[in-house]
Amino acid sequence: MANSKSSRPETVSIGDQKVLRGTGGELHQTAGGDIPTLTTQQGTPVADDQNSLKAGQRGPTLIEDQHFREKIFHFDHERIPERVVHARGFGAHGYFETYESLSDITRADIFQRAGEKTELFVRFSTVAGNKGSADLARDVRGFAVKFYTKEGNWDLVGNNIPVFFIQDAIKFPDLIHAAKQEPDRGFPQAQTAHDNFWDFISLTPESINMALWIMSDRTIPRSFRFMEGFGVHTFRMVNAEGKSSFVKFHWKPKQGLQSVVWNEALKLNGADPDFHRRDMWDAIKMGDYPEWELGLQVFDEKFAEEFEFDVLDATKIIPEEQVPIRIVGRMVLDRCVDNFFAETEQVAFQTGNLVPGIDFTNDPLLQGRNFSYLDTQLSRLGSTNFNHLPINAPRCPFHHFQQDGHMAFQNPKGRANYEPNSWGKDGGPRENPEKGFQSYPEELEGAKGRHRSETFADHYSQARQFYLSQTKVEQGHIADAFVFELSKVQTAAIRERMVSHLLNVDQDLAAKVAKGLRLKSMPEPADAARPTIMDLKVSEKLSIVLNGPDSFKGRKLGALVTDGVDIDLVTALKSAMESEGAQIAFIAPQVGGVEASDGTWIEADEKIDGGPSLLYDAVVILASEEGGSELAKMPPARDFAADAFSHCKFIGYSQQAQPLLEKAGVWADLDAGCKQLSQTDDGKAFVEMCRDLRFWEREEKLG
Ligand code: HDE
Repeated sequence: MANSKSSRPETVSIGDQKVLRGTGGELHQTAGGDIPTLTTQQGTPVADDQNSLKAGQRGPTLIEDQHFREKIFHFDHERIPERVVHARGFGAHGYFETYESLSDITRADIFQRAGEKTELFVRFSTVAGNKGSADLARDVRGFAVKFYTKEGNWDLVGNNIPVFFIQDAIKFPDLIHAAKQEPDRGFPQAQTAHDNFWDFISLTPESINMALWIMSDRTIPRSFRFMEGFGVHTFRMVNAEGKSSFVKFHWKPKQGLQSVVWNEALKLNGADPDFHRRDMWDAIKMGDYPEWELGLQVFDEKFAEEFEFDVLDATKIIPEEQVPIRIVGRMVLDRCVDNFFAETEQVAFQTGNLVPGIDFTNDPLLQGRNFSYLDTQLSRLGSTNFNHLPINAPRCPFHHFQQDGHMAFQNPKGRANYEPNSWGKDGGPRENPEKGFQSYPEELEGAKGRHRSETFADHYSQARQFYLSQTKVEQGHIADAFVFELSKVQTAAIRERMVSHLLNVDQDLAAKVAKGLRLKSMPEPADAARPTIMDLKVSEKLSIVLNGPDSFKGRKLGALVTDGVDIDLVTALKSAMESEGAQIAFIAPQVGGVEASDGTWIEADEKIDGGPSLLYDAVVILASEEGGSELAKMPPARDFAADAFSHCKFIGYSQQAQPLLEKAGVWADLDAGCKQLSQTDDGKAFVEMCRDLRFWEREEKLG
């Protein structure tokens, strides 16, 4: 069962002093016991791993030092090419639990039996940045799931945004070239705020819907745990009778949706470039297992024909109000990897990995992906045998006659390595028309040509629908994001061209962006193949703020404390947080910790410089008289308070923190999102406030 409590003891005694600790932190410990002898790769015991073999005390190293040569040789070749996109990722193991049989719509084995659990591996990622880039880049997040089903591996290689930039895979290299660092200068890294990206987007009207999504807070999630996932394309499901239904896949986080604000993201990239991966690692190690429910939008040909847009066009969604989501199971991530390289780096996803009962549609993006994902593994993993790696191998029995190649260690046994053969049972596997994967026998005809269907032509209507479905706060964030990104674009004509597209989306949005960029005059609206449909219904499900959680569970409170802090308040707050399923981390002027009012020692999780308020969902500042004045003199403590305030976080404070809050410039503006904590009951009341996650009313006043 998920449990957010650390396995660290609540309080421990050291000497005759009581010690109080936060709930966060690294819990992993290496095993003790007998230490095995170090060997070479050949298993030869090594006597000395400190000194290479030399001729004389100060002489040259000898080439016969096999251990040294093997060690350096292997080290020299440790790197493999990173993924051409989605290079920076973080993986975890878990399982999928089927809620009910879906035999009415699919014969896929994984969906036949209620309560059945299937092992899976997930890799979350950013798209544009290199492997070493920062987690909080404004970027789409990859959400790739490999289900190890009893009838083969099924890879659902999705994103955290349900639409995509382009309609035809042939444009993917152009899109990615434009998004990544510019080829002459090699920067900027992991950001779309540059000329090439917006040049391409502004010349590619089909990307405008996606442009609205990526300028929303969806691209700066609070962590992987708080974002949705989408299969994006329309897929097919086929039941045992051969009946086909269309389906779109959705992952809904049980933790609720949550994002950070842009200024916070910018600073987080410096404060903790590993913010998202650390969050996931800590949550799983603490037993607070993240969960998502799998939902299906199932529809038929008739709906597809009547729908305003083409269901094969991956730049469009089908609003949940039009096709409700059927929740069919849940995914629980309950195990971190043992080794990052072996698992997260070497995992190879492939959209073509489908199982009987699930099938493709003719979405031209999906069709192109089916080629790319197989092909790319050869560059990256270096051999056609990447499926022999444990993370990629199916967990069900498999039998085929594919053999040899670099690094083969699973060649078929026996004499037969071809089919058909006449060697009877020992001649190996045979095809099985009944069990085997059958492509849906869709009738197809048409003239060969490089087509783009007329039904893909509307590029603005859903962008407008998305924008209008946001709360005022979120609309403001979208406009600000456009202004920020386009302010980094040096070519004025590109900035204007983007505004000319926004005029087809929403006049107010275009006006805000034009004002933010200080355009001298408003450009003409871009030519549109079709006029925008102005009255598409808004969809509340598209907002993050409207789909947040109703608790502070899984979140983290940062408590800045000083010597002499009121111990009753601290313990009350800690227990209120823990009963909510949230964590508390202590931040102090020195990493050793502080001595509370009754002599209890509070161990710090962070020294103030390393524990800015950015790292926490809400903060409290609890000081003694003297401590409050000391904090006021510390610039990082002033930033702690000022940032928490401007990022609209809930702030709890003791009266003694007033000097700090004054120096941080927020004392005079304290609002209903700030609560003075004086009695122990206040701890609980503060936790209840925090359930709203952010005090958005403040943002308007901040201007
Ligand atoms: Fe990918 N994409 N993609 N993509 N994609 C890759 O495959 C590609 C697209 C997505 O954690 C690559 O193994 C093309 C849409 C994820 O390992 C590559 C097109 C969606 C991941 C590739 C798309 C995605 C990738 C690079 C246009 C959301 C990371 C490394 C048709 C539905 C998987 C690799 C992981 C990775 C190609 C568009 C999601 C080059 C040609 C749409 C989550 O094959």
